[in-house]
Amino acid sequence: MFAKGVTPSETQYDGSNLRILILHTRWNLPVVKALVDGAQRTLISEFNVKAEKIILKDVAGSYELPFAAQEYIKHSIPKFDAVICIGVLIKGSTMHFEYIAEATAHGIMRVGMETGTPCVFGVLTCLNDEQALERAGLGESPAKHNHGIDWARCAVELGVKKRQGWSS
Ligand code: RBF
Repeated sequence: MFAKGVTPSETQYDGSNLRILILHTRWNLPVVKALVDGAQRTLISEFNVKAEKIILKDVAGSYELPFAAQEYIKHSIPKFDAVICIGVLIKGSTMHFEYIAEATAHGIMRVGMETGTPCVFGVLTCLNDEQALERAGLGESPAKHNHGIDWARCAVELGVKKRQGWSS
């Protein structure tokens, strides 16, 4: 067994000036809530992001995440330094899972590339409920880990690097 998720950077990023959007789904909300909570707590406790600069918005399902992220980025004043898109897809017996997962992953990537605002892919794509619970830090498994923590680390790192103009 090894520590799951992203190891914190050796650089201690200061998130105290960052404005971050957490955009989450209402599909599979109990699991999504745990992931949002993990991300939010990490932003505040590990990076000093101010609570009032964490904006929470929701959409119905994961498929809506890219479009809504793009619109919030476009219309928000002041701008967001990073967006964390959070959803939970659980495989059913039809092809829906595959189509939604593919579209959502590509869509979130595209929004980041086209807007220049880092968009973190915080979407779990699970084969069953147990996998989803484990990856949200819930359930019984000793290997459980809340990936919201990792997504917060990604968002702060990218947001700070963006503010620095990606200069080395
Ligand atoms: N959205 C999710 O975020 N997670 C899911 O597991 C999920 N499963 C779906 C399964 C089916 C059969 C359908 C029709 C939709 C599902 N959605 C899910 C909703 C989807 O992301 C989107 O909200 C709707 O397709 C409307 O655009």
